[in-house]
Amino acid sequence: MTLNLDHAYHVMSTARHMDQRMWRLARSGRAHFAVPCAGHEAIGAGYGLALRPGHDFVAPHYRDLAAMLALGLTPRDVFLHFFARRDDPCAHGRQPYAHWGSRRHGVVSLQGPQPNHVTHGVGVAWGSRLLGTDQVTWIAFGDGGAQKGEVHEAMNIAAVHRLPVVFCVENNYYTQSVPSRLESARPELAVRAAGYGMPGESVDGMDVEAVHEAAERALARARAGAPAPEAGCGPGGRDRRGSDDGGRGGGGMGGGGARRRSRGGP
Ligand SMILES: Cc1ncc(C[n+]2csc(CCOP(=O)(O)OP(=O)(O)O)c2C)c(N)n1
Ligand SMILES: [Mg+2]
Repeated sequence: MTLNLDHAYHVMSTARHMDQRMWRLARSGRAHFAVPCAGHEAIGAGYGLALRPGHDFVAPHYRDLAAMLALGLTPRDVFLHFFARRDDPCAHGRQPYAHWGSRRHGVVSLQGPQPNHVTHGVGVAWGSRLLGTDQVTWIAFGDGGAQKGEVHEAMNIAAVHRLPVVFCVENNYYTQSVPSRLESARPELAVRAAGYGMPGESVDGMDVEAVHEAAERALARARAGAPAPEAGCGPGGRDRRGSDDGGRGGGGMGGGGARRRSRGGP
């Protein structure tokens, strides 16, 4: 669907204005925690306006204020969350700001440890698969988070089961004060997708139209089922079971083939 540029601009500029206000409030001691979204507005608006609000799921990056606005959270909702008020729709005042969450808007709850929500998002997508819905889960995280082993596990299992999920790395080339050259030998992280048998592309995250178009392509692919990964070369006829599989057959890495070839099996 064509992006309504007026609407996208409204979402992005609202996010930027709110962001500046929140920063000043936190710096003047009137709020306890601010998480700038400056520079991430086009990513948030681009993907948020590509999702079907309240139908698809999103496990967002904490800098995705623009995406939350695009999905339907109001500035009032966001400030209730920012000030940790009872009517905060994200966490009822029990989480710091930018720990997004909303059942109504399909937003998976964020935790402090980063980026735990990546695996949680894959679990949500697994749920959609079990229920047979056409919902897609969008999972966004930072370039620093992308270096965590948990992300590898999440992407691997999502690819194996061809889950309806999109992984979006919001690469600002820093993990707090650590530059990305000290986090990854290759700056362009999208190339990693090939290692999982998934399509991947790099997009200019400051270009809302480019992000929106790429998001629509990725969402269409996710709904259709991601391509299966290339078949790997296994260890031939060796016994691939673990000791815990003994006597029960069929389990572990080897599945049925390992059972037939095993030495200690039934
Ligand atoms: C497991 C864990 N380690 C450290 C932190 C502290 N921490 C919060 S944000 C952050 C930087 C993450 O960088 P990146 O993923 O690139 O996101 P960005 O802030 O650059 O958007 C760190 C280290 C954390 N929240 N969780
Ligand atoms: Mg970063």
